[in-house]
Amino acid sequence: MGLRLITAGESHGPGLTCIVEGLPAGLVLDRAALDRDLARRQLGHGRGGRMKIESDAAEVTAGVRHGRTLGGPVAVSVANRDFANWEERMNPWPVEADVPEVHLPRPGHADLVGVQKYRFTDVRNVLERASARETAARVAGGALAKAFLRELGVEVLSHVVQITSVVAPVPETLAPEDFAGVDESPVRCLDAGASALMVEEINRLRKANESLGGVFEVRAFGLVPGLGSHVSWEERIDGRLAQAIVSIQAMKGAAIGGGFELAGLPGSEAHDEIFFSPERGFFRETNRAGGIEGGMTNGEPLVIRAAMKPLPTLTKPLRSVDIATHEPAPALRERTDSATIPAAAVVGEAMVALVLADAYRRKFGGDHIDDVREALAAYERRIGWRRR
Ligand code: EPS
Repeated sequence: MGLRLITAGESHGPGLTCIVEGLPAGLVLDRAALDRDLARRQLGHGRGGRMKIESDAAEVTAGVRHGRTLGGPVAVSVANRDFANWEERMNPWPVEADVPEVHLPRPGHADLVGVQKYRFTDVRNVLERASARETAARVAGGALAKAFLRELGVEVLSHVVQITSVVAPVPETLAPEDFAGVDESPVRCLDAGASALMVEEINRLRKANESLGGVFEVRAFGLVPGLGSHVSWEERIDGRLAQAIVSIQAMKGAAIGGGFELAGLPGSEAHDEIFFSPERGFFRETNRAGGIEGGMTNGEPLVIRAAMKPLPTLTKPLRSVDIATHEPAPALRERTDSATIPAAAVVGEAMVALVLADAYRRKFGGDHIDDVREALAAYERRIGWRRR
C-alpha cells in the first residue's frame, strides 16, 4: 500500500482537515515540527491582510497516541480564525441573513468554469475551495510525510529562484546545509543580492496594483535509487512529482533537473556519465537528470522546479462579465496577496514529500517504521548504495 493525502475545507469556512493514510505505526511525530511548517507557509514578503488574522496551528485528531502513529489514518485539523468574520456567509447550515451572491468571475481563477460545471449561481461556492488557503492542509500532511522520510535519511528542502524578472544565481551543487538560513530571507531565496532585488520587485509591482509569479525549486537529499518504476507510465516518479507540483494552485509548469534547457543541448552535454569507486559505489559527477532516470530515482539529489503564474486576484481588476446579467464588469476585487512564491515553495516541499513517502511505502512496505528501516537497509546492502 502507498500513502495518500485527502484535504477538506474552504478558505473562510470553519477550518481545514487533512487525512494522511498509509503511514506505518511507531513513527515518532514532533508537534513543534508540524506547527513550524505551517508557520513557514505563512511567511514571505508580499502577503496580504489575511495572514495577520491567521496563525495556523495543527490539531491532531486521529491516528496518533502519545506522539507515535498507530498505523491508521492520521487526521489533522487547522482552524480558520477568519471564520469568526464569515459565520453567516460561510455557515454550513442555513442562516436567517440574506447573503448576497458573488457574480463577477476573476480571469485566471476557477470561478467561471466552476459555476458552469457545478450548476452554481454563486461564484463563492467555487472560490472558497479553489483558494490556496487549502495548501495549509497540504503542508500539514506534508509535515507527516517529512517525519517519515527523515527516519529514512531523506531531507526535502526548497528555495525561491525567480520572482518575475529577478532571477537568482543558483550554484551547481547545493547541500542540505546550504538551506540552513533560507527561511530568514523575506523571499526564501538563498542569494542575498537577489533576495533584496526580489523584495524591491514585489514592492514596485504591488504599488502598481500588480500581482507576481515566479519559480521555486525543491531538492530532496538522501533518496535511495529505485523509487518509482520504468515499467508503467503511472509508476514513473517524475510523472507523479510533476502532477503533485502542478496541482498546487497557480502552478503552470514543472521541470526536473535541467528541464526545458535540456531540449536545447546536444546529447553529449545533456546526460550524466556514470562512474564507480569502491568508496562511493556508482555515482555521477553531474546531475542534469535532477536525480531521476527512466522514471526512477537514481541516488542523486532530486531537483524539481515549479513555475507559478501571477496571482489572479488583482487589486486593479481585469475585465470580466457578470454571470447573472451577462453585462461586462470588472472582476471581483478581494483582499489578496501580491506575491506568494515563498509560501508556495513550502507547499512544494510538502507535495514532493508526500510523493516520495508514497514511493517508499510502495517499495518497502511494512507495518511498523522498523519494518521499513530493515527493508530499506537490506536493499541498500544488496545494491551497494552509499548514502549521500
Ligand atoms: C487566497 C486569497 C487570500 C489569501 C489566501 C488565498 O485570502 P483572503 O481571500 O481571505 O484574503 O490570504 O491564502 C490563505 C488564506 C492562506 O492561508 O494561504 C486565494 O484566493 O487563493
